Formats: sequence, C-alpha cells, structure tokens
Amino acid sequence: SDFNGTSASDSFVKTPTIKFTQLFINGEFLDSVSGKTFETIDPRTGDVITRVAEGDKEDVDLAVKAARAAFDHGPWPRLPGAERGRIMMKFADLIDKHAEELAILDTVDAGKLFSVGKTMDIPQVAEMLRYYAGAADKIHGEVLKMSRELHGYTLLEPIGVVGLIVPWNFPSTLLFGKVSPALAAGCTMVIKPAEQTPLSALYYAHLAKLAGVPDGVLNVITGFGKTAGAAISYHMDIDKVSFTGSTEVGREVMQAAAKSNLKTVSLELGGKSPLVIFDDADINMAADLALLGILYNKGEICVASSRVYVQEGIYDEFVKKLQEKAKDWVVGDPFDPNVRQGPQVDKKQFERILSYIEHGKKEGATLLTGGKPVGNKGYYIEPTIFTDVKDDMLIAQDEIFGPVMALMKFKTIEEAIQRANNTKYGLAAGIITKDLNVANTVSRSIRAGIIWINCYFAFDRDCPYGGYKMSGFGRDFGMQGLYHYLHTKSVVTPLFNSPW
Ligand code: TXE
Repeated sequence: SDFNGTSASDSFVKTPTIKFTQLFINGEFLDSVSGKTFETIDPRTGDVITRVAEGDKEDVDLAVKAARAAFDHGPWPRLPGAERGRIMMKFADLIDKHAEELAILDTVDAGKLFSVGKTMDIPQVAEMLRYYAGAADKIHGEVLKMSRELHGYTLLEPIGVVGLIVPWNFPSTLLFGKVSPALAAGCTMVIKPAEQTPLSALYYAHLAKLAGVPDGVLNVITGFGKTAGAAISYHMDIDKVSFTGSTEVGREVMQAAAKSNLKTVSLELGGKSPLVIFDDADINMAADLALLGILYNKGEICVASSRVYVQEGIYDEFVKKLQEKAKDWVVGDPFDPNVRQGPQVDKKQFERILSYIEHGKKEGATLLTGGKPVGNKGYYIEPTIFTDVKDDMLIAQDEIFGPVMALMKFKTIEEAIQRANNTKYGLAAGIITKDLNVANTVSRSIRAGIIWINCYFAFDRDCPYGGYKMSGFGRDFGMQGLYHYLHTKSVVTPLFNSPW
C-alpha cells in the first residue's frame, strides 16, 4: 500500500459491557412482542457485539399508546417549563457522568473515534440538553396587533407525539438534536435508532428514567427501517416525524405521512457539499480543511466536503500538499488515540464505497491517493482522492458517504458558483478566501443550508442546520429547532363588546 495506515490492532479491541438490549416502552425495558432479536456488528472486526430486540409494528403501537397517554393525560406537557428544564439538566449531568460508557457504545457500534466521542460528541449532547432546558421556560406566543377591536394572541403548544428516526453516523448528536427540543417543548416521543447503532439510544433511555423523565415520555424501539421505521411514519396517532437519513427514505417517510394522517414532517437528508478554494487561500490551511472536510468521521457525515473546487493558480501546489498530508492520515482502530479514521459503519457501506471508487476509475478519473481497503479485517478504507473529475461523473454527483474526495479545477468566481450549485443537494458549502467580497458573493449565491467561510464543520448548537433542494427541509438545532416541535394557536376575542 502507498498509504501510511495501521489496521485494526487487537490490543485496542475492547469488549464492552452491554447493559441494555431490550425495547424501552413506558419506562420499562421489554422484549419485542414477536420475541425476535437482531445482531449488531462491530465494524472493526465484523463480529457480533450482541443481539438487540427487534421491534415491529405491534411494538411501535405499544410505544405510541404510552406516548399518547403521557401526552394527553401525563404531567410532562403540563409541567411548568422550568420544571421540565430541571429534569433535562439532571439528564444532562447523568450523560456527562456516563460519557465514557456512551462513547464506547458508539465506537463499537459505529466505528467512531473513541476520544472524539468522549470529549466532543457526548459532552455536546449534554450541552444540547442544557441549551434547550434553558429555553423550556421561555416558550411563549405574542400579543397580536389586530386591525379591528379584537384582542388576539398566540399560544405555542407542544405538537404532540413525535417519531424521531435517526441514522447511524452520529448516533448521539443527531438523536439529541431532536430529543432535546422535543423534551423542552413538552412533546412525548418514540425514537427509532438506526439498526446499525441501537446501543447508545437504549442507554440514554435508562438515564432519562433516572433523571426523572416520566414514563411514556421517551420510548425507544430498536429495529429495522422497513418495519419499525415505516410503522412510525405511517402511524395514525403520531403528530410529527423528524427524520435524518437518505434522500430515498426521506421521500418514503413523506409519502407515508401523506398517505396516513398528514403528520408534520421534517427531513434532513443527503448532501454533496462543495468546498471552493480561491487563489488567495493559505494553501496549507486549505489542504487541512479539505482533508478534514471529507475524512472526518470517515466521510460518513451528511455535510462532508465531497466536491473540492480549486482555482487554477494554486491547483498544482494544492494537489501536492494534499497528497503529502493524506499520507499522514492514520486509519485504524478507533480506540487508538493516534488514529484519525476508523472503519466504515458496516459491510454494506464498505462495499458501496468501494464500488463507487471502481466506478470513478472506470469513468476516467485519476486516483491521487488511496482507493483500497486497509487491512484484511473490518471495514477500513484508505483516504481516497480523485483528480481529473468531471462534474457529470457519478463520483461528483452521488453522495458516496465515505472517505472519497472529488477534486476539480476552476477559473472564475462565476464558474465556481455555477458548478458548486450543479447538484440536486443543498446541505452545506465551504469557501476559502481572504477576499471579503468573494466570500460574501459566493455565500449568497450557493443554495445550501449552511456556509462555512475559512473553516469547515464549525458546528454549534445555536446554529440551525438543514437543507435546500433534495437535502430536505426543516432545521435542527438552534431556536428554529425548538419551533419545529411547537404548534401556534391563535386566540381571538372581541374587545368592549364590539361587533366582530
Ligand atoms: O440510510 P437510511 P442507510 C445516506 C448516505 C448513505 C445512504 C444509505 O448516502 O450511504 O443514506 O444509508 C430508517 N421508513 N445517509 O441505508 O436507510 C433506518 O432504519 C422509515 C445520509 O443506512 O436512510 C435508519 O434508522 N424509516 C444521512 C434511518 O432510516 C426507515 C445519514 C436512516 O437510514 C425506512 C445516513 C423506512 N422505509 C445515511 N428505511 C445523513 N443525512 O446524515 C430506513 N429507515
């Protein structure tokens, strides 16, 4: 291999203690009605970690019943916001206390870097809960001006029972981008974690109960998309579904909502985000950002900068720099603190990524680095960079969701804008330049939900996050994320017995 990686080393392979493998319904861990279970796999080795209850329609029905009762008759939506906030704060403290165990679960289930999980993802989850806990007692409508002698005001009410369907790439952060505002709003919920990564969601359910979240408010159904996931999106008694995942499944979720009870839907879907690097960029910094943008979380991130456009004046030098840096990027066991890239989540994704790489070669793109699996065990792939990529090639159009960059050259700012927008997606974009006019022009011209200037992945819980075009609609995080879980009710009454 031309690549400086290490493969999964047995010395780092830990066997975690798995405490929770059953469904969580109405405050209790239960087997599925069918008694069925499914395997969850460690992507470092391909070995089975444990078996987990396989929920299906009957289990979703039970969870919705519990969530409905907790919403219609339970204390949660009726508590003063400050009290919900206090319970959420306690939940956050418990998550901080158990950060190590939670990070281990996401590492063995998803192949995520353990140190990043422990120091970033899990603490961010706790902070997200605190952020929305602080908002829970500040949710209010407004007094309306009204054009006649009427007194009008709005009430913001929790939307009801929500279904939260989440993917495997950020099992904790994406889950709490939905759970935290839903709790603050006073909603009750049925969570469906991805079948690849069911373990941490069950652990969070246990902590929620310890924190004092009332029974029935937070339910977890582990299982598959076509069964448990579809049962949620078709359910007649769920008021909203918030989904993060592929564009194909997003379309199915929306159809299911239309065919059932017209539940509200928000969708955070795939992306093919451009990073546009101008001639005046600091080449060293630009190369670092470009690599991070595609290799962070092994490219399994919906905002990955999978298309990199470099202006012609610095193109050759940039390519050289990128090639050098890619060689130092260590792939291996995600428990090893020196490793920067763990295994892809499962065999399906691993094979899908490798087939895109083969396709890229066949289409005539040039492999600058990588292109092959690392080691002979687990689902590791070399950081892969293609040059000579044409905009209409599949590797420049499809979301690969792996460590595969498509590198392209451009001449003018107009060309960069046009080509950056040449995608069905619109999730994120990056711009590297010192010229404020260029940065402002490009950021306003790219149709995407988040633009990073001279940085990438600058996430913040304050920052709304979501798509344009086929990357979906609705925003998670920030105060906009909270309003997704609230209905506006208008209340009107005549003033001074005036005719209305
Ligand atoms: O996603 P799915 P998959 C993209 C990425 C990846 C591709 C396929 O390109 O390669 O999707 O990944 C549940 N009704 N993203 O197949 O299937 C499923 O159980 C209701 C981008 O793993 O969309 C899981 O909980 N739910 C993305 C969740 O949907 C269904 C993150 C996501 O899985 C369902 C993940 C159905 N019919 C993949 N079918 C991002 N935006 O970050 C499946 N699910």
